[in-house]
Amino acid sequence: MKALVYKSTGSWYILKDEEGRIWNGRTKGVLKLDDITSTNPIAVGDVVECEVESEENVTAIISKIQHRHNYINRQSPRHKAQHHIVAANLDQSMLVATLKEPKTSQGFIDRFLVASEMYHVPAIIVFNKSDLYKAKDIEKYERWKAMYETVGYKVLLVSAEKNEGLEELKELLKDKITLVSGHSGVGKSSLLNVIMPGKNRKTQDVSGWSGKGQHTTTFAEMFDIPDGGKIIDTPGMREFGPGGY
Ligand SMILES: Nc1nc2c(ncn2[C@@H]2O[C@H](COP(=O)(O)OP(=O)(O)OP(=O)(O)O)[C@@H](O)[C@H]2O)c(=O)[nH]1
Ligand SMILES: [Mg+2]
Repeated sequence: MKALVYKSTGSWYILKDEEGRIWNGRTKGVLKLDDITSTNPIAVGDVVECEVESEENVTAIISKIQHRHNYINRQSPRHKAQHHIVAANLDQSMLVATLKEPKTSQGFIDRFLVASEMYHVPAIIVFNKSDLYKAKDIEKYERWKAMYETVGYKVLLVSAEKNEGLEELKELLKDKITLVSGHSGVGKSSLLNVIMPGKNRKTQDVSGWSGKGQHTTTFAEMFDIPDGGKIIDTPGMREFGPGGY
């Protein structure tokens, strides 16, 4: 059967088949791979072929990965020559940025855009935590928005906390597969929680917020948007760029 990879924890994969059934998948023996330097042979967003191992335990063995029309790579933190595929088969990638708590730098945004262009994935930039912005932050946002829109990117201002600006964001996400990236603590999981309520993705508690960023999301994971489309939440990253990301 054919299935889509929703989550990869390294050795196990959460798969959804074409009828919407969830399976625990794993590999056995050697898989034919596109990219042998990757530390993870199968990534979220991959379409795989698999055989049922046990109906009762809903386990399946993955036998083949279908060709990826694109993917986003990240350099392995431990082995510089190795790459980790963050996600595959994306329609767009969304950078969640913040001007406060934490501050996203313009350099970081630019590297994200360059990487997205390199991987041929259209990018959108979403500034979150608008509720924390003072007049001078709004001014800065307007300046950056004008600059990035001039070169063709869609830029939005939202607040996951105050539920602001989310209708336009939902429109952009509808019926697309979107990878969500951004520093730890910018509110990626919080945004997903308000876009897709009820799933209760883990977020960092405000009381524990140090302003430095904590890795609360550990593995990339894909979620279905009730109105159509899918979003992939990722752990916050330090760098996103041609070499580093
Ligand atoms: N004031 C304010 N706080 C927010 C907003 N969105 C998220 N937060 C807070 O920011 C903190 C981090 O949010 P998360 O959603 O865990 O951030 P994340 O990007 O998923 O972080 P990682 O999983 O570590 O990458 C939490 O304390 C949230 O409550 C917002 O719009 N306004
Ligand atoms: Mg998170």
